[in-house]
Amino acid sequence: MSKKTYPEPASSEITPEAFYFNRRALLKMAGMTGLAALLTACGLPPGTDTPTPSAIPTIPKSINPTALPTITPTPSTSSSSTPSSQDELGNPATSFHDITHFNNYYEFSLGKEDVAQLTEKFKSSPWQIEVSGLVHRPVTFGMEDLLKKYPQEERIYRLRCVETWSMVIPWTGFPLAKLLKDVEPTGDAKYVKFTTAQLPDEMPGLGNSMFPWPYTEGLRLDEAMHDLTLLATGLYGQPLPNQDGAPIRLVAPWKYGFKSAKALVKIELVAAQPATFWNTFSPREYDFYANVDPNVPHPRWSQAFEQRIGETSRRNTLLLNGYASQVESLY
Ligand SMILES: Nc1nc2c(c(=O)[nH]1)N[C@H]1C(S)=C(S)[C@@H](COP(=O)(O)O)O[C@H]1N2
Ligand SMILES: [Mo]
Repeated sequence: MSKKTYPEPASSEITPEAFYFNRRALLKMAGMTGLAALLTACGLPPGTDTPTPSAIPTIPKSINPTALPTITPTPSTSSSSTPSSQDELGNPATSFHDITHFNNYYEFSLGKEDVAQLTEKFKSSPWQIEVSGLVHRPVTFGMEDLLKKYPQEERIYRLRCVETWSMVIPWTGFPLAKLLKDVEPTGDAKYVKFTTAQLPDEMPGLGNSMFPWPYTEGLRLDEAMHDLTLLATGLYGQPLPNQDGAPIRLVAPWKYGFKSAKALVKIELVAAQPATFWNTFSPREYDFYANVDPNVPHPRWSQAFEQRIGETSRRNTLLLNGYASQVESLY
């Protein structure tokens, strides 16, 4: 299996790395918790090195199709009266219910369908976000000021998790590039590091000391400056639900979902490729770049297909999650 390599803007260490699933999340998805005792924390049972069909997650076709909410777009974030309902490829948006009841958010749970409830009491306001590091004009925003300064637009993006499920999400937000231009990165800035909230009183998952909290992520500066890269502050015309990363999260739609860090508190311009949560947790498992590629299999299963939440049959995974024409020049 060939592994793509990426050009480095700075002279720092890139090790070709391979993904593999988080076994616990996978088992929870598959409802196979009885097998959990057989497994090590994040690997296959000893002696197993290829995926078995039973290890491929079973993904709910629709979490609860009868519980669709009434969507009320907020006038301040949407000029049209209703959010658009499909992406540029004609894919219908995943239901609000599914987007808010099938979540990855390890600060709260290794599960997916319990995140909505566990995040109910999370306090996403008041909130501050610091933009600092190798910049001429560092700034710390309160959320209200940030929302006032940067007009919110709707972007309907596909989200592809490394675990092989996907959604179509109508975000509201603004391009990260606008914010980055305003803080004026210095010539030494080559990467952007994202740090997310670490609030032990509100986030029960932080008690799991095998993870390198806080959850951090990173992008190369040109990736961060790309117009597709969004700071999302809402979805379906509403403020971002807690379980989806309130009050502000990153969205880089051509990359696997783990790059899209939730509940951002700091955006830092840095010189070298930053350490990130998943890449630190297991360098073999989680690539820094994490660009969606059907031709680069996960070490133990194919990435050629995906299960769109709410649909019955599998879809082909698209190169760079269908955004190749827009981002392939970066690589
Ligand atoms: N802070 C934080 N951000 C996170 C995660 C997380 O556990 N913590 N999970 C990531 C993963 S693996 C995915 S697939 C997406 C899921 O976003 P969603 O729950 O809004 O669909 O969030 C990403 N951002
Ligand atoms: Mo993910």
